[in-house]
Amino acid sequence: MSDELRQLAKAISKVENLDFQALADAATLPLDSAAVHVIGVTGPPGGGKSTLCNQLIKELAVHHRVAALLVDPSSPFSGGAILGDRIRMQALVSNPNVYIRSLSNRGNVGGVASSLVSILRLLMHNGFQYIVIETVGAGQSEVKIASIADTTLVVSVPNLGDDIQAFKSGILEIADILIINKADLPGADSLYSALRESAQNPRLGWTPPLCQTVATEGLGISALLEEIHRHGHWLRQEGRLLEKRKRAAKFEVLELSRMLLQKHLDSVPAEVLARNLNRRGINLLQKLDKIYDELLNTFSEV
Ligand SMILES: Nc1nc2c(ncn2[C@@H]2O[C@H](COP(=O)(O)OP(=O)(O)OP(=O)(O)O)[C@@H](O)[C@H]2O)c(=O)[nH]1
Ligand SMILES: [Mg+2]
Repeated sequence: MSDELRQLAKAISKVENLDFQALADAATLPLDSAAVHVIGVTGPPGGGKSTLCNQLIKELAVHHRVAALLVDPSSPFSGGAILGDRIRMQALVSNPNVYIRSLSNRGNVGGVASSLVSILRLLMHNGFQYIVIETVGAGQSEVKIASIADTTLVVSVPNLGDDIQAFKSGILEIADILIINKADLPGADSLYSALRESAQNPRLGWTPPLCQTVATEGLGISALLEEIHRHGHWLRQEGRLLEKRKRAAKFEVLELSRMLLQKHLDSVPAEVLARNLNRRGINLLQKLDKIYDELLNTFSEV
């Protein structure tokens, strides 16, 4: 590992541990580079997200520097891969154009989300042109990834059963590109019919395309990459990318505030908190409101 990467890894660790100075240092780094494309990948556990990311990164890393962030991975990067795949992935890890980093919620008061944007700033500063973030699509995290990424890929797989309706309604607003992975499995066709209609809904001028992939075989990857680039191109027009980054910065402020509040709340027993809320509810809420108001005055100075 180069000195530069070692420094980066150290800075990321500090930010991940919510070191105030490291967070503040990271916050001074720009987030608005149009030369960087932040790609979020979410979907159900075991949907093939890591396998898919591997394929994407392999292609992107031919000409660019690529960073991959694995948020709270339930399995190591492509841990489920068959032996042949694993050997190829090993090649990816040792590729000088690729930097892979796992981020875990464990032992982190604010959760991964509170430091994720700071980490993006560090990666952008280090000259990565593509940043791929993998996160398991379990409720809230999907919504979070969409607040951070420029392009959100939502992976679906055949035979999700009754979950498909819930899945459909949850992902519609956040998917910039819908992917049916494991398209080699039975049920892929009916999933395609189920999602096609949703995918064709234009949203703020962008119609999410529906891609089919077999990540283990590398099938459909180049078509998917084309769609990713097409979305990136679309974002770079009319200031849309900047809007996305502003939203990410706002998310950063929100998450850091939430994390600090959580840290302080955690120092008081729940029973005491509950009793005080019960007795002095209105006073507490008014006080909170006043504190936030003061905070906001500082944050919104122009
Ligand atoms: N048949 C088939 N299997 C696949 C495909 N893509 C991935 N898999 C397999 O699905 C399993 C899970 O793949 P992963 O890439 O680890 O899935 P993931 O979504 O990253 O899983 P988590 O991070 O644990 O949520 C592995 O055994 C893969 O080999 C595919 O297109 N077709
Ligand atoms: Mg994975």
